[in-house]
Parts: sequence; structure tokens; C-alpha cells
Amino acid sequence: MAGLIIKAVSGVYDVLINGQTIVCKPLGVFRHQEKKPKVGDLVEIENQTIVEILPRISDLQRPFISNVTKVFIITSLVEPDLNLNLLDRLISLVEWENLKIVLVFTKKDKTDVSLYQSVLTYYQNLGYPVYLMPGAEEPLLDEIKDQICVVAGQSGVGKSHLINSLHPLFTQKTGEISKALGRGKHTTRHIELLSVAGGWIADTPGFGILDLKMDVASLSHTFREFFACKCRFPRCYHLAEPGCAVKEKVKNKEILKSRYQNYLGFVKEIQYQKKY
Ligand SMILES: Nc1nc2c(ncn2[C@@H]2O[C@H](COP(=O)(O)OP(=O)(O)OP(=O)(O)O)[C@@H](O)[C@H]2O)c(=O)[nH]1
Ligand SMILES: [Mg+2]
Ligand SMILES: [Zn+2]
Repeated sequence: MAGLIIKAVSGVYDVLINGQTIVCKPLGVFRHQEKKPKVGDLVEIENQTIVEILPRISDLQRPFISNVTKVFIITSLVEPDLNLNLLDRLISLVEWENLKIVLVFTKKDKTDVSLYQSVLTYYQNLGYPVYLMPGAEEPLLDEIKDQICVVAGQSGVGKSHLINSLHPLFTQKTGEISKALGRGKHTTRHIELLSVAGGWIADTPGFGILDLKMDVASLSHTFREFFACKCRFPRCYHLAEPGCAVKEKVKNKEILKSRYQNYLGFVKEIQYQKKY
């Protein structure tokens, strides 16, 4: 019978099986096969030993967790300031992994939301569920049902705070924003699946900039609204090609200018990585 790894600390795993948590170690042979069990894995156990890792439906490296089905991308409106570059980067990375996306904008109580409404509506119109916190705890619980979720986002945006608001017994450590830097201090360090609302959610530490490990064609597909455009050339990268419908829509303000600018920045980044 298969169990679920819900926590990993220094090579020791908590495996949930039949509603019971069993502390297990992996078979020594895994080390030589370069297989490493991770949180989110379904595993077969025998006498407190993990003897088999079942095939993964998804396999994230950062955060190091498998079988994730949905990512809550967390962005704060203020403190730290709304960072659409990081938001677009995360959306592309998660689209690339083929996982479901939920967008959560936090700290609405610290600012005037109407300042951001047009941007929020734009992302919502792309088909991403958009929630504002505090205040969206109930719909977020519905989003977790039957899913393995992770939160992703910059340090200090309120990932741990959000998770704590989902269940009275959740006590993820939250951190003060560094006044000098306007960002958090990486309060969250280990990974653990928390059971709530008929699904699972894991807190993760925040990060700075993540590499885009895809080619430009794939990148262009991760921008949904670009993918839907009918450019003159079917393999248009929306750069200098004639008859580019994306550039036309940017000009007509049908595509958010920051989306296109961030796309151009990511293209440069990918081309630079290739060169060196
Ligand atoms: N006013 C307000 N404060 C918030 C909100 N969300 C988070 N905070 C505060 O912002 C600070 C940072 O929140 P955390 O939850 O620790 O941030 P984090 O994203 O987990 O940061 P790392 O673990 O470093 O990646 C804490 O002081 C929280 O109390 C919010 O919606 N409104
Ligand atoms: Mg945290
Ligand atoms: Zn184009």
C-alpha cells in the first residue's frame, strides 16, 4: 500500500499511510541510483523503510517537492511593492511545468486596491483565478480541495501568513519585513505538506530571481494571450517580425505593456544564457 511523504528532515521521512504517520528511511540503494524520495512522493514502505517511489506526475526542483498539481503565486500589492516582473516570471515557470495557477495578491488592507484594479482584471481575464488577501480564505480553501498545492513568491509577500490564515492550528513562522530593504528575511526554511480542506498545501521559502530554463519558443507559449494571437508567421517570436499581432495589441493597449516588456526581458535573458 502506498503512503504519502509529508515531511522530510535530514534524510528521515514522515510517511502518511492509513491516517497514520510513520517515520521512515529510504533504502540505501536509492543513493546509488540517484533516486531521492522527496515530499509529495507516493511510496511503498516495508518495516519503516521506503522500498519504492511511485512515478511522479510532476517534479519540481525549487521548491523540492513532487506531485504538485497547483501553484498559488503570491504577490503583495505593497511591502514589498507589486513586482509584475516576478509575477510574470513565476507564471511562465509554472505554465512551463503544466501546473494549475492561482494568483493571490496580498496586503490589500495596506493600500487602496482601486489603484491596482486594472492590472488585477487583466490577469483575471487571462483565465487565472485572482484572489485578494486578507478576505479570500474561504475560496482559497475550495481551491485546495483534491490538490497538492505550493505557495510561491518573493520573501515577505505573506506566504506563511496566508497559510496560517487557512487553519487555526497552522503555525508557520512569519517574519517582519526588513525596513531597510523593504523585503522579508527568508523565515521559512523546510518543506512540509499540511492537510487542509481535503487537499494539501506546502509553505516554501521566498527567493530572488529564478532562471528560465526554456527556449524562446516555449517562453512565448507560456504567455497565454500571446499564444492566442494570430501573427503573420506561425513561428513568430513577437520580436522584430512583420505582421506581429502581439505588438499590434500592445500598441492598442489590448495587451498589458508590462507583460510585453517582461517578455522581452526574459527573451534577452534566455539568449544570454545560451551564449555563455
Ligand atoms: N497587513 C498585512 N500584513 C501581511 C499580510 N500578509 C503578510 N503580512 C505580513 O508580512 C510579513 C511577512 O509575511 P510572511 O508570511 O512571513 O512572508 P513570507 O512570504 O512567508 O516570507 P518568506 O518566508 O521569507 O519567504 C509578516 O509580518 C506578515 O504578518 C497582509 O495581507 N496584510
Ligand atoms: Mg514564509
Ligand atoms: Zn508575433
